[in-house]
Amino acid sequence: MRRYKRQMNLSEVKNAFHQSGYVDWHLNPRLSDSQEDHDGEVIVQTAPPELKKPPLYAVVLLNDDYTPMDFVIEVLQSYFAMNLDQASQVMLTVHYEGKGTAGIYPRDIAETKANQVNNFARSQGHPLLCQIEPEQR
Ligand code: TYC
Repeated sequence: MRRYKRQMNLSEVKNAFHQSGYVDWHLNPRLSDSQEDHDGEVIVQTAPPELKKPPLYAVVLLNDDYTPMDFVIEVLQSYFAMNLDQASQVMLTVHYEGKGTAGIYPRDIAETKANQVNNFARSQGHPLLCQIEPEQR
């Protein structure tokens, strides 16, 4: 039992987690049985993550003939943290190529952003359409 266990301090655990790229962490329940050592130290065994990384989705803007370019740029700056140059470039990609990616996120975040953009566009009387698409990786 003891020889399988290796002590990690909290910052080692945090570092290992950070490098795994996961957004949340917990100790594997099967392996996380902390035990009081005979000298009173708590031993914690960590396990490599067993879950796959969540699938990612692209938040995509579609072109239309009516939404003002300035409005699209404002949306990209407000909802996707782009500066003016980045937002202008993405807007022009959508304008000339029919669609373009505003950002890539886990599904819940992608859905929320697409809904926020569509609601905002509608509230301002513009037909701008935002949708999400599975992202390959
Ligand atoms: N095509 C629009 C125009 O000429 C601009 C536009 C760009 C609209 C991107 C939508 O997602 C869009 N005013």
